[in-house]
Amino acid sequence: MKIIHSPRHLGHAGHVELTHGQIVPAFEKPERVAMIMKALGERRLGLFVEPTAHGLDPVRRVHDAAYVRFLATAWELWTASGRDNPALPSFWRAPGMRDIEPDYVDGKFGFFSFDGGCCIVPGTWDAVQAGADLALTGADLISAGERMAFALCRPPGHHAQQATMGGYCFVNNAAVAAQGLRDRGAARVAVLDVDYHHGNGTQSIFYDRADVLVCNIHSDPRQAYPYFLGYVDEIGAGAGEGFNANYPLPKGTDYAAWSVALEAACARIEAHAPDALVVSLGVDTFKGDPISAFQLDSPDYLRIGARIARLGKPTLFVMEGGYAVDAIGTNVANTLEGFLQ
Ligand code: SP5
Ligand code: ZN
Repeated sequence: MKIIHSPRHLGHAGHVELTHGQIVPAFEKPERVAMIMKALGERRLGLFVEPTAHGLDPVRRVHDAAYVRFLATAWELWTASGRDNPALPSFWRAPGMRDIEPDYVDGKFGFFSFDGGCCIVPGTWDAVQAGADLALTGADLISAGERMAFALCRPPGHHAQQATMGGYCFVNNAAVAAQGLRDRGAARVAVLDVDYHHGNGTQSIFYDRADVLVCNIHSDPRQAYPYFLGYVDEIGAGAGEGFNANYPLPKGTDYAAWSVALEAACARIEAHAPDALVVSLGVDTFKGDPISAFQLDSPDYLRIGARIARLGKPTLFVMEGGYAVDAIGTNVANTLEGFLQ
C-alpha cells in the first residue's frame, strides 16, 4: 500500500475555531498527521510517497471557479483589510437573501462558508492545495491498478460543498478523487463516508448524478453537526435519484449498531458495481473523540477495514476527521491493516 503524504499540511497551524460561543484553538491540528504517520511507520503498513502536482483544474471539476479564486486570495484579502490575526467569517447568508458575491472581505468570507470552523492562516491555501494533490495522486495510483492507497489529507474535505467551506474543510479531497477516478476512465465510482459527521459536501456535489454513488454513515443531524443535511430521505435528485444513501444513527451508537449500517451501505455499494471506491475515513466515531459521541473502540476499526476489503474494489482511503490525537494513529492503522489482511 502507498501512503501519500506531504509536509505542506504543516502550514495550516496556529488557527482557531468558533465553538460553543467561544474562539478556541482548533481541534483539527497538525499533530493528527504526525500521530498517523508514526503508527503507520511503526507497523510498516506501507510505503510513504509524496504527491505529484495536478494544478487547480481538477479541483474546479467539483468546486465553483469563484470559490477557488476566493480560497486562493482569502489571506491576502484579509490582511489587505488591515488585520493580521487568523481569519474567520462572522456573517452568513440565510434563505431569502441575495446570492451575490460581495466585494468586501467579510462579505466574501460569509458568502463562501457555512460556519466558523474554517479559519484561514498564511499557510492554509498551500496545505489545501497539497491535500488535493494527495487525493489526485491516490486516484492516479488506483487508476494504474493498485488495490488500495491512502491519501493522508489534512485539512479534511468532506464538509466542503461546491462553493462553501465549513467543518474544517476547504477543498473536498474525496470528491476531487472520485471525479478524478471518473476522468481517468472509471464508469462508476462509489464514495463510502464513515466519518462521525455527515459528509454534506460530498453528498451535495454528486447529488444529481448517477455515476457517483454516495453513502454516508453518521450521527443523526437532528442531534449533531452539520445539522442541516444528512436525513434518510435524501436519496438524490433527477438523474441522481437513488444514488445517495444516508444512514443516520443516534448519539451513543456502538459498533454492534454501527456495523448494521455498514452492512446496508456495503450492500448498496455492491449493487452499484463501482469500478473504484473512495472511503472518506474519519475516525471521530471513536469512543474517546473530544467532539463526537459514538462508542467505537480501537479493535472495531480492524473489522471496518476488513469489511470494506470484502467489497473487492480498488479502494482509495482519504483522511477526514478524528480528534482524539492519542488514538488517531492506532485507529487509522487498524482500519488499513484490517483492509490489507
Ligand atoms: C471533518 C470533520 O470531522 N469536521 C467536524 C466539524 C465539527 N464542527 C462542529 C463541532 C461541534 C462540537 N460540539 C461538541 C460537543 C461535545 N461536547
Ligand atoms: Zn467528522
